[in-house]
Amino acid sequence: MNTNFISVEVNQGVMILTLNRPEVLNSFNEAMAKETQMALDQAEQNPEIRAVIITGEGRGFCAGQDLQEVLTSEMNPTPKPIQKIVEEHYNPIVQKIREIEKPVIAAVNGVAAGAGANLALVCDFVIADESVAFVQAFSKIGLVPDTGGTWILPRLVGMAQATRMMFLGDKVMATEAKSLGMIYDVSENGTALEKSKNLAGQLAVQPTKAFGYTKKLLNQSFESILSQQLQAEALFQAKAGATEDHQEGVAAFLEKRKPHYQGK
Ligand code: T3D
Repeated sequence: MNTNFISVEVNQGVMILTLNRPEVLNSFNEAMAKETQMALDQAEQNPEIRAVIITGEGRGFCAGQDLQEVLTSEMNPTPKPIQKIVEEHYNPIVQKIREIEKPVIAAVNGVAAGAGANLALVCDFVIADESVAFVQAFSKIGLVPDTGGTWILPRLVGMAQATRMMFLGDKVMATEAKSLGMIYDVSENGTALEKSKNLAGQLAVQPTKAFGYTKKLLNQSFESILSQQLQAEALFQAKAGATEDHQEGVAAFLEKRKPHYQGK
């Protein structure tokens, strides 16, 4: 895959997708959004890839939309309409992260603002360096939160804190984010990626299909009534129970040995 604004590396079942426009804190232009979509498609389709890490190059994770790109100028007299940017650039990325049947980790190495904050928060795990600030920057420029923010944030921190972050656009530092239940973990500065690699390495040798089904159950849990959720658990348990990894897990338990899961 040819890329100009991200880099992609696959090692021992883990894809590391690095947003790579450090001079603008990895803010998204159209090309970077499309390349990110393609890399996630590749992660979805390749059975050898069993965990994904998203991180940023340089001192930022991602500062959201590249605000230069949306400006009307002589060079760019008719910028893409804002609705299309959201629908065509960000929504497919969020949808893919939530639906891909593999764990996705955000290794947040630096500031995460606007769409960049929500890109991190929709991942299954978020590990952030302690100096990282998460900023719902949208209100500062008269916009509403997008990139799944209004879906994920109330689920993570409740309405009161989500509203505060979205209305005030204040910086939420990594330690506060963790204490609010907004992110999974905080790491010493400069170590979020390393910590994420360790986690991804562990996850990539686990029963991947069961993780995928668990994601689907979690995705629908807030919209379901109990009876629907119980029914869905039964259906996905049947699917998980039919996997080779389930057979292997039970056999390993009975034989008192470590399981060797293949993601099948
Ligand atoms: O079309 C649409 O708009 C719809 C989509 C919306 C989705 C969104 O994401 S809307 C929200 C867009 N993002 C923002 O509003 C955040 C803007 N950035 C900031 O508020 C600050 O840069 C940060 C709080 C993230 C970090 O501050 P700081 O002081 O650490 O860095 P800085 O000096 O502001 O930025 C460093 C450079 O990156 C600077 O360029 P320079 O002066 O060195 O040449 C700055 O202009 C550039 N930069 C940062 N964010 C963006 C950006 N350039 C373009 N777009 C950005 N979003």
